[in-house]
Amino acid sequence: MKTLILLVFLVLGAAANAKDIEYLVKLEGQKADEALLSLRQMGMTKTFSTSFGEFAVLKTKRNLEAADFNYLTSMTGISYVEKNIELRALPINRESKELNAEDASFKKQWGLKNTGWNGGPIWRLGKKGEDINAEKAWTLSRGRSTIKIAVIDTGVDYDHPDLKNNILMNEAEFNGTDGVDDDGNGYVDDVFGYDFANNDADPMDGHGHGTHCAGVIGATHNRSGVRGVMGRVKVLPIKFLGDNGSGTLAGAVKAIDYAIKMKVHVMSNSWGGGGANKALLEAIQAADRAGIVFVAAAGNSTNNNDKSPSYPASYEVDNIISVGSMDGNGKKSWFSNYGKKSVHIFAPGSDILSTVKNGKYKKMSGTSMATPFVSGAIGLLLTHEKNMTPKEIRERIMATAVMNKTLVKYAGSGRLDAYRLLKDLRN
Ligand SMILES: [Ca+2]
Ligand SMILES: [Ca+2]
Ligand SMILES: [Ca+2]
Repeated sequence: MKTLILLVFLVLGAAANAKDIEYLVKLEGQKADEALLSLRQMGMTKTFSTSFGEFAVLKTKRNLEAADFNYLTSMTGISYVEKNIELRALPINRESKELNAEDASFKKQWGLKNTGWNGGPIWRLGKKGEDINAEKAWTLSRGRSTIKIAVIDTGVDYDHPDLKNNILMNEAEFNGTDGVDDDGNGYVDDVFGYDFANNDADPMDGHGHGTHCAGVIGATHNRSGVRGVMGRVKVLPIKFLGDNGSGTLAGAVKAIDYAIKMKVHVMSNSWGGGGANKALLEAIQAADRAGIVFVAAAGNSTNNNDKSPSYPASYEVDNIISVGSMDGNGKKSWFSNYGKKSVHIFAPGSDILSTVKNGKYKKMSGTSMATPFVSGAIGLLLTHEKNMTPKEIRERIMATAVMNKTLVKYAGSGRLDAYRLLKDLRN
């Protein structure tokens, strides 16, 4: 046994100048300590524990081959080994200028109320009424500050004037002692969430994407700037994507575990990348067992997800709601992924005006933007009806969708309608 371990150690340690490649190792059972001893010799850097098990991060100088995987997974105490893949935020690159609060207004938010005039670029009008029917839904509920929605992303500008009242504050840490984990959740000083990209307690957005998603869910309903789908909500900023919009599988797993710990109702996930991963699947399954909906962007590569899955949206877990993007004409956005079986619903995602970092506003496009519309609508639903399982919520979202003729070809239902969702008006 000892010679074998040494052999793998030597092989993994070869090619000294190459950039490190990371792997995520899932440990199992009482024998994990034995495995850790060997892993440490091979280049293991750190371990972390979640409610769904223990993980280690292994650094190597070259890609592991099938034989390496076989060897590692045959070791007692190791359940599986996966590449610590890169995951990315899902906006499409289209430059749009930053606005101040006085230039950002509800009148420009076609996703909430499409007047036709505001539903398209200057040279092409949108179609009146192709929106999520927000104003009518607000006659029933504008949200409630007991509803907690995690924005798992590039962080959130929690000081943004249009967001700061709707950010979840961890009272125990706010009133606690610096450097001490006052609420005993395993994280020191997590007053406004956590940053798993830099492993600190400051999830400030260095990119803008996460703040945009947060604004779609919960920008304050006042006379200034924009409105969220919810006027009252508590958004929990959980950062694992860095300032360049990318992060790792390990970061995503930690972010989801943290959201479970913080007992959120919904996780909003406008990111993706790579193939299927057991670690991510297990994290989402743990969220499902905790009764938490996992809303996920379907992706922006004009791809049929039924044929070629896009993760995490395409995992088959009951709590996942995969969201495609529509434009102001009620058509599938040109970039949006689709799939009758694997995309559950469409929501506005083209030229969406919302909050960005440094207290500004901006239009962005992507299934990234469509996703928080669904997260916010679920938030409204949960102020109205308690004790729904994630599976029941997904079923209701689809059953109450507007079966817009062009969209039904591309998804299991049609367009999100918040009013019909709350009223349970079915097709
Ligand atoms: Ca804490
Ligand atoms: Ca503290
Ligand atoms: Ca506002």
